[in-house]
Amino acid sequence: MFGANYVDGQWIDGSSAVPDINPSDLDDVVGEFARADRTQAEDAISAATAAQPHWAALPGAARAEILDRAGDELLARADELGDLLSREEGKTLPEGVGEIRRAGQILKFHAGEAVRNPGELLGSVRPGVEILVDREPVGVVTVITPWNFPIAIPAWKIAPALAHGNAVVFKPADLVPASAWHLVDVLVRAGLPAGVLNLVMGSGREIGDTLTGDVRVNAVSFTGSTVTGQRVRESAHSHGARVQLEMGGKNPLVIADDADLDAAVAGAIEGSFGSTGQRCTASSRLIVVDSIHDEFVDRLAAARARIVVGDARHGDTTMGPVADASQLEQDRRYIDLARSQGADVVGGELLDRATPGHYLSPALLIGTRNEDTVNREEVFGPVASVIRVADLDEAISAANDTEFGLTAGIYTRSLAASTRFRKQSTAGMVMVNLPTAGVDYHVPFGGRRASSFGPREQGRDARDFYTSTKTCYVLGDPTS
Ligand code: TXE
Repeated sequence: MFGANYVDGQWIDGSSAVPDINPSDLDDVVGEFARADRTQAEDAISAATAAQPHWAALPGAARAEILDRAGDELLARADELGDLLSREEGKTLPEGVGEIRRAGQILKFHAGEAVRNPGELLGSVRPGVEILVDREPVGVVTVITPWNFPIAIPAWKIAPALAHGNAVVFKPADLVPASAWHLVDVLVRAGLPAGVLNLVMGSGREIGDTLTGDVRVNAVSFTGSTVTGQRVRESAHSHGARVQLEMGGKNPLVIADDADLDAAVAGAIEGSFGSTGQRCTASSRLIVVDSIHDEFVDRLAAARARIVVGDARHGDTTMGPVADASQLEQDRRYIDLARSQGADVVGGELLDRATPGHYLSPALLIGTRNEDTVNREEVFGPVASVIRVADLDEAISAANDTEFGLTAGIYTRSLAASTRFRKQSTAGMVMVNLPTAGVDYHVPFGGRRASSFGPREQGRDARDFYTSTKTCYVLGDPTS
């Protein structure tokens, strides 16, 4: 397929085009996708600026209908688009289909929000005066997304932006344009007016500063690396735009001495190696209490050995390839570094399969310390560290000893231990007897410290970023 950019209601070629390569088979070209240059990025911002007031003036019900129709189409085409997503990103077919379904559910949830957007009516300190707190759109929103969730992350930013009457300029990650292209295609055919949603594919280095630094952009929602996030923040803040950043994680999963070990092993495997470990919510630090450490590690290593790494779309595959060559290199660099700092590495080898791809066996790094580099920095691959601690107190303090704070989990049968963990955790999301990854679309998502900046994403809280309040004081009838 060829995927064009979409600006002001027109599909347009880019200044150049790039191939989208299947990480399970590097000889398989998924398609060619347009690359936007700065002029096209500026045109997209102009189109969004012109279209936004009309879009905001529509009744919420009209915006809801479009989002709901697009959500229906994604749900109906989940198998087909899930196959495409697995092909371009490398997550397994069930994960790919699940992500399309999730995107459909997100669009439908925010369709509801478009008609529910509530104001507040309050009394005043002055007799007869009523106060209306209304929520209005922010204006033009730039959405910049990473490659690891090629449709769900765009959906959870674009849907609330549109629901609340904003116009969007969307730049997906260069690595996974096909899923993003289809999301835009589905939304456009569902009835979006020209200019309300614009797609500019291409390199963040080339057009990122234009998309974040243009004074007509009122808000920027970004998910990606910490370094790029800081740059986006500076660029947007330089002209007063509001910014929402979702960045990395170094998420702890504590295994307490009274944990159900079968459940804990299953949770650690899913949390660490699901989506090939390429999730900001991945369980990358397994913090295990001494008394059950050896038994847990034995069982974990056995479960790791049962993971079938292969072509993302093959039926028996339980873990797909790494997304691209530079991510693979990063994973291997951290594995080597952990080994040199004393870790006992199980797995982490390159694998040959029938087709050339970025195949890496899932890696367990046993005997690490929380201060090791691999436990301070996000690897973003199928690499999980095991950290031995004396007791629950030490586990909680190790869990919180990180510059990140996205999600944290504990496996325990004790209500007291889980309650203590839940209250003392310094992460934005806490899981009890569940992996650190795996979140719902109707509740707030986000972390603390270096993981996130700005208001929460998803659920009802999404409106805090995509709306601006207006407080109106009204003296209607002085006698009432
Ligand atoms: O991220 P980038 P990349 C981490 C992970 C990964 C590393 C690099 O460790 O290995 O980051 O991945 C756009 N102005 N995470 O290169 O660069 C870019 O085009 C504006 C963790 O994909 O942050 C893409 O659309 N935008 C993270 C998006 O930013 C710019 C998820 C993210 O790219 C830009 C992703 C600029 N100057 C990566 N430069 C997580 N934890 O979820 C690039 N972009």
